[in-house]
Amino acid sequence: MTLSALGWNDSFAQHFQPYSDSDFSPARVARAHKHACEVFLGAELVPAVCTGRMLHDTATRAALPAVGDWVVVRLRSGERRADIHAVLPRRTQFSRRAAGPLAEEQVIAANLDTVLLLTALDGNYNLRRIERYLTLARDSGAQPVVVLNKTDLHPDPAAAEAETVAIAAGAPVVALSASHGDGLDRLAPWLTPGSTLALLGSSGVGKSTLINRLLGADQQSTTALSTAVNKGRHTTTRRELFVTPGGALVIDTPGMRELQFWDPPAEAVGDTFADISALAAQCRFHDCRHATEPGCAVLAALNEGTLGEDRWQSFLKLQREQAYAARQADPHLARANRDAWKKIHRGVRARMRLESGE
Ligand SMILES: Nc1nc2c(ncn2[C@@H]2O[C@H](COP(=O)(O)OP(=O)(O)OP(=O)(O)O)[C@@H](O)[C@H]2O)c(=O)[nH]1
Ligand SMILES: [Mg+2]
Ligand SMILES: [Zn+2]
Repeated sequence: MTLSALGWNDSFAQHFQPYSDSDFSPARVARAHKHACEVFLGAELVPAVCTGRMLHDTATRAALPAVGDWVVVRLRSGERRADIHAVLPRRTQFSRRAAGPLAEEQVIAANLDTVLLLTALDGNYNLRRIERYLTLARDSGAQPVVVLNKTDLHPDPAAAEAETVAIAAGAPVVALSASHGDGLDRLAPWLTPGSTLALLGSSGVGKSTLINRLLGADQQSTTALSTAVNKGRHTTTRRELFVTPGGALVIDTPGMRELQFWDPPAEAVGDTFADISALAAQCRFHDCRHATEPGCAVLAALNEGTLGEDRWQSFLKLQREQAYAARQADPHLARANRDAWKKIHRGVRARMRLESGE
């Protein structure tokens, strides 16, 4: 497989330049574990580990290789095993805030052209969730596409699609059935050779089913929803990149329980809610808080019903979250946060020692 078939381009080649005169090669990460990966070195999947030096020089978890990354590797002599010396700068990346108490970025996948935001047209279908996904995706640099899967379970998929288009602020919306194969051809514009797509969404929405369809083979396991709660069972447990017969690179991901913002710019919320941004620009006062001000175009639209109360509330919620995430991601604040936790842990340990009479 050529480098360009794996998504390589001139910009990566430029970043690779400093390494090109010794026995380094570029490779693309197909699977990433903590410090170990499997990388595509040409058509071959090779296990690879980060060098100690690289780990030492890496300040944050987000700078470690993620699926989709281009890395600089050197094969160990006489072994089909490689050492990773560097991660090339990412063209795009989809991040969220890592689960857990610390403000830490988790890179879900890197160097994406398209993110397919999957929702199923069953109990999972929720316009507010789609607004959240779109806001996260807008910060990734990749093109978001909303996929409404399981059209076979919905009485009027065309109506659902129209309703989603109305809140998607220009992002394409594609309704399809991964298991029946209906509507799959509508994804063709994004499945071009050498382009990279990641599939994201809750457990059970059909990400792996769609991947299998695109691969034309049952490579990924899928499981029926639990009948008790009609939720997915978290069948896929790792992120993994596959090559489709048509030459597109598709990444399957585990269903996400929570999708917290890492650090989207305020504009990401404004772009998702372009209708509200346009209204706000018409308010009489440029610093209108859309609360009680006279001449407020937002309040007028809410009164007339042209702006739905639930969409307005969704906007306010995501705007609050964005502001909170921005504060948390601030490097000084993040450090203060870490120090605070250290202190808490020290305090707990000291108390435990006291209690155990040490
Ligand atoms: N009726 C219907 N069922 C579907 C469709 N696509 C997927 N399913 C079913 O939904 C269930 C879950 O599908 P998966 O592909 O495992 O879902 P997933 O998103 O990969 O889930 P995780 O790996 O847990 O994140 C399986 O039983 C699939 O057969 C569809 O278009 N219609
Ligand atoms: Mg899956
Ligand atoms: Zn206003």
